[in-house]
Amino acid sequence: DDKIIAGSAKHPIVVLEKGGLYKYGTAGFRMKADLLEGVTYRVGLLASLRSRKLNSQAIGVMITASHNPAIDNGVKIVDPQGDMLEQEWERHATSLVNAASDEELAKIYNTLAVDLKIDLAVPAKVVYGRDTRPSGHKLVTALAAALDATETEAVDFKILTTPQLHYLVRATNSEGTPLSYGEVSEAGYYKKLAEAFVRCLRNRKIEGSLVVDCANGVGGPKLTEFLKYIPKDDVSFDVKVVNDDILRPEVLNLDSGADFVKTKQRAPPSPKPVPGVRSCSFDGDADRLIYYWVDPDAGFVMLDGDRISSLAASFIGDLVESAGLRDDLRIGVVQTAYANGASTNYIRQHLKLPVICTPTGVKHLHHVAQGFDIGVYFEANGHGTVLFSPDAVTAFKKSEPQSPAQKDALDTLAALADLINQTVGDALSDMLMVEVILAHKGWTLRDWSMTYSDLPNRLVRVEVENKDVFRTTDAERRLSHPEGCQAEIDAEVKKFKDARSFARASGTENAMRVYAEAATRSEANELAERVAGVVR
Ligand code: NG1
Ligand code: ZN
Repeated sequence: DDKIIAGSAKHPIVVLEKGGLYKYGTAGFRMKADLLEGVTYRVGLLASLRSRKLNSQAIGVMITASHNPAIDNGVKIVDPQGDMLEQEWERHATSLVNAASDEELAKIYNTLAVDLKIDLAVPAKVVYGRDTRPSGHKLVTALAAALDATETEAVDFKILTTPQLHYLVRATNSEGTPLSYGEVSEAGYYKKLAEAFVRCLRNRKIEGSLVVDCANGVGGPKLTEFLKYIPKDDVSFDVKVVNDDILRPEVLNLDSGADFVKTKQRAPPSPKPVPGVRSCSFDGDADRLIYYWVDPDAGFVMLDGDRISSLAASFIGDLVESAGLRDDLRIGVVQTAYANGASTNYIRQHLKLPVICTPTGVKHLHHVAQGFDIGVYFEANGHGTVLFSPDAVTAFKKSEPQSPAQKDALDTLAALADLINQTVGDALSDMLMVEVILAHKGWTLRDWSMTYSDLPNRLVRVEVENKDVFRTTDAERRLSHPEGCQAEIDAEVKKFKDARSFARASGTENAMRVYAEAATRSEANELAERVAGVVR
C-alpha cells in the first residue's frame, strides 16, 4: 500500500471542476493530456489487477487520442486476446480513477482485489505503447510507476500504432502455443503482414500507384517501415506516403487523416490531390481507413467503412463459394445505425448475407462479429476488420480441393486470415486487404464505387443542455427517453420519401448527433435540421 500511495503522490490526479467524474468510455479515458497523468497511473494499477485476475496473462495499455488534436491524449486497456477491455471492468476503471485521495486509491485497489477474488501474490504482466504525441512520455512514466508499485512485469514497446499494440498483446499471450499469433515484436508484425500480402496476391498485379495520407501520425513511419518488408521481386506495390511529419506535433490530424476526410467529405488540401490517383487516409493512430479519389468529372468520391465492409463481404463470400464451403461457414456483416442504408440493402439483397446492427463503438461490433464463422464489421468512419473463427481457419487449411480454382480460393482465404488483423480494426492491414481485393477483381476505385449508390445523408452535431436525458433502444435507432421525443421524430421522417433518421447522445463528446438519410441531398439536409429541432 505504501508503494501505491507514494507513487500516486508523485503522479497526482487532477480533481475535475464541478464534481465532474472521469469515465472509461468507448475510447478509454480521453481528454486534455494535462489531466491524464494521475489517470494513467491509476489505469496501470487496474491493468496489473486484470493481469492477476486472468492467470498472469499479459494485458495491454495503449496511450493515444487517435484523431483528436495534439493537445489531447488518452489511455485504454487491451485484453489478453487483443480485444477491448471487458465491459464489466470499465466500471472498475472508473471507480479506481475517481478515488478522492492517494489513501482512498489504495483502499479501492484492495477492495477490488478482494471483491474480484484476485491473488495479489501471483505474477502480473503489462505491455504498453504510445502514439507520437509529446505528452505520451510523461504518461508512460506514470504508467511505469504504477507497474513498479505493484511489482508487475512491464514491457515498453515505445511508439506504436494502436493495432500494433493489440497485435503484440495477443502475440505475447499465444507465444509458443499452437495458436501463436506471430513473433512478439514490431518486426514480427511487419513480417506476418508482408508474408500474408504476398500469399494473397500471388501472381496478381496491383495496378497504378497509391497515395497514403497518414494524418502526420504514427502510421506514417510505421507504413514506411512495413514497406521495407515487401519482397520487391514478388510484388510491385507503388506507395507514396504523405502527411508523415511526426516531428511537428501541431500538425497531427490537422487538415488530414481519415476523420477529416470522412467528416469534411473532401480530400486533404495538402499535398494537392492529383486527379484520378487512388488515395487513402489513416487516422492519427492508424486504426481507421478511408479510400477516395478526385475524379476529373465527378469531383471527390469517397469509399468509407461501409464500402470497405461490402467489398470485403462480397470478395470473401465469393471465395467461400468457390472453396465449396458456403454450406459450412456462416458469413455475416455487422454495422451501426450510421451505415448508409444503400450498403445495408446491397449486402442483404445482392450479396444475400445477413446484416446485424449494434450500438456505436467497435467493442459492440467486434463481439457480434465473433458469433459468425466469418464476421465482417466496420463503422462507417473506417474502423473495422474481418474475424475468422478457428473453425473457418481449419476449413481453409484442411479441405481437400477438387480443382485448381478451389485450391486457389482456399489458399487465398487462409492468407487473408493472416493478413487481416484479428484483434481490432487496423488501417495498414485493412489497406492491404483492399489492395488485394482490387487486384483480384481487376477493379479501379471507380469500379468499386459503382457497386451501389449511397443514399444522400447528413450528420449533424447538436448542442443540448443535458445529453444524458436522451436514452436509446433498438441499437440506438430509437429514443426511449425523453418521452414523446421519438414520436416527434417519426412524424418528421414520415414527411419524406425513403427516409430514415435517428438521434443519440455522443459517447465521446458533450453533444447529440442527428443522422438523416433521404432520397435527395436537400431532403436529407432538411430532415436532419428538423430532427435536430426536435432534440434541441
Ligand atoms: P460518438 O461520439 O459516440 O458518436 C464516435 C464515432 C463512433 C466511434 C467513437 C469512438 C460517429 C458518428 N461516431 O462516437 O463511430 O468511432 O467515436 O471513437 O462517427
Ligand atoms: Zn483511431
